[in-house]
Amino acid sequence: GHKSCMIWFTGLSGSGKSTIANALQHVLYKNNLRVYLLDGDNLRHGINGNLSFSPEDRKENIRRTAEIGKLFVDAGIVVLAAVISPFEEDRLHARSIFKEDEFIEVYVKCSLAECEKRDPKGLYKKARNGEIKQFTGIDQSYEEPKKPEIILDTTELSLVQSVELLSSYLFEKAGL
Ligand code: GGZ
Repeated sequence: GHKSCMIWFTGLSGSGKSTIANALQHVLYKNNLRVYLLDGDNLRHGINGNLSFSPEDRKENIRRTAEIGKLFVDAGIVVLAAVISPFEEDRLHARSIFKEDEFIEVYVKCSLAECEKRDPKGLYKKARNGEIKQFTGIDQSYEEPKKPEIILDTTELSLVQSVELLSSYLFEKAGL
């Protein structure tokens, strides 16, 4: 059987976390792995529906996402979590509930300028004119991961290249 693990995507809104996680999910399926994707944007409609974007609520959002992911990993499933998770302390906590080789942090790196240019949902525009408060990168911080297992620079890489890089890492280095 394969190793189940948590593949944790962190990065700004619009950096490409969900897109890459979705594409990777398909690659893993094709390799006969059982996969489940936890997407921050979706979780916030259900189990995390009572949480705001204050630092305290983000902490709780990350804690729940990690704990739910842990249940799936214990059930033998490869979990992909795509959440901004802007604070290093919260990501370290998420990491701490997994075994050392079970947690793979993927930093989806993209400049704020590029995310803002993409602005797929018009959220940056709203954040700039004050309609949305505590927006990551605008009026709340994003702390870059200090020791991610892998960095995908989506300002430079295409979707196909990012998925290729990540899947080779997972199959060749992480033993998936
Ligand atoms: C950041 C926000 C905010 C604020 C709404 N700040 O790119 P999206 O739109 O589709 O996904 C983002 C999502 C962020 O939720 P997460 O659970 O990933 O955040 S965290 O890990 O920090 O708890 C974004 C949208 O919600 N969104 N308001 N103020 N992103």
